Amino acid sequence: MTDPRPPAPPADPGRRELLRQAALLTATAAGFGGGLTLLTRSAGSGAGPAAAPPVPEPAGRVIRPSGPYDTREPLTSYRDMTTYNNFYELGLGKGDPARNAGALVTRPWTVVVDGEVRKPVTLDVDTLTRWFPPEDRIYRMRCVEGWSMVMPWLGFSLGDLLRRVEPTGAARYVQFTAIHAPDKLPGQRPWVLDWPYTEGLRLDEALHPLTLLAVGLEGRTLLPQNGAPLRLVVPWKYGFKSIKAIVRITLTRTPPPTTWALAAPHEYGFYANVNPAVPHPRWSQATEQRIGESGRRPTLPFNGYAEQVAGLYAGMDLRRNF
Ligand SMILES: Nc1nc2c(c(=O)[nH]1)N[C@H]1C(S)=C(S)[C@@H](COP(=O)(O)O)O[C@H]1N2
Ligand SMILES: [Mo]
Repeated sequence: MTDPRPPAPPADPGRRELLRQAALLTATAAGFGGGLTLLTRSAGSGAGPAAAPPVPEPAGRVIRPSGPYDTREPLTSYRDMTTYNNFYELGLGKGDPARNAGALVTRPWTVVVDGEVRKPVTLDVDTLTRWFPPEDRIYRMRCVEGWSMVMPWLGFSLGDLLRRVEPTGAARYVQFTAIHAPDKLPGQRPWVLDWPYTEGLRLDEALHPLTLLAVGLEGRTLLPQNGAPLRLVVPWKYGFKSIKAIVRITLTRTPPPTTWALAAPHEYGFYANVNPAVPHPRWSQATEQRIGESGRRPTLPFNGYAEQVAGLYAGMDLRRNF
C-alpha cells in the first residue's frame, strides 16, 4: 500500500525555513556554541530516523452532516487528522505533535474567562462541557501553508460561553492564550515563537455561531496533537487563528497581540481570513492541497463560508486588513 498522503506543499518548508533562520539568528546572537545541532534536532522530522507516530483509532460512531453549517465533503482520514499537525509547542515537524503528545498533560485543566465581563469565571474544562454539551460540526480547515482538511469537530459555540459571562459595553475583542509549560513541552524549550501562543478575534467574529470551542474530533475526546483539551476553530480563517490548548479567554477593549502577526507582521495579519485573491508574500493562496487527494483544488473566499461571514467585513479593504 502506498501512503495516501501527498508530499508536503512547498509553502510548508517556506514557513519553517523562516522560523529556522530566525531561531538560528537568535541562537547566534546569544552566542550559543552548537546552536545549529540543537536547532536541527528541534526541527524533529528533519533530523533523521525517529519513531513513526502511533496511529490512533477513531470512535466507532458514524458522523454524518446534519446541521446548517456542516460541509458534505468527504472527511479527511482520522489518521491524517491526528498525525499531520501544526502545534509548535510539541515540535516543528508535521509528525512531532503526535510523537510528543504525551508531553501535553490535559487533565486537570483550568480555563480562565475574564477581562471586560460582568461575571468572570475560572473553571475546569469538564465543567465547561457540562455547561455546554458539545455537538458534531463538520468544517473545512485551511492552513496558511496551502493544505486543507475536512474535520468533524465536537464542540460548542464560543458565543454561548461569552454570553454566559456577560461582556461589558466596553468589550470589543477576545484574546486567547495557550498553555505555557517550557519544562514539559519540547517545542517551548528552544526559541521558536514568542510563548505562550496567543490569538485574537473581534467580538462580533467571536460571537458568530460558526466560531467553535472544540473538545473532540470525530466523536472522540480531542487528542493532544489536535489541541486538547480545548481549542478554538474558526473555519473561515487560516488555521493559525484556531489556537490549541487554551488556558485563558480575555475580553478586551483593544486588539490583542497575535503570535504570527508578532513573528512576521508583513506576512500574517490579525484577520487572516482565507482569501485566494491575496497571496502570501512568498506563495500563492489561489489553490490548496486537500490532504488525501491528488492535485490541487481552488481555494474559496472565506474558505467557502462567505455566505455566512462576508457581512462581518462589509466596507473593509481586505487587502489591507489581511
Ligand atoms: N497553540 C497552538 N495552536 C495552534 C498552532 C500552534 O502551533 N500552537 N498551530 C496552528 C496552525 S498553523 C494550524 S494549521 C492548526 C492545525 O490544527 P490541526 O493540527 O488540529 O489540524 O492549529 C493552529 N493552532
Ligand atoms: Mo496553519
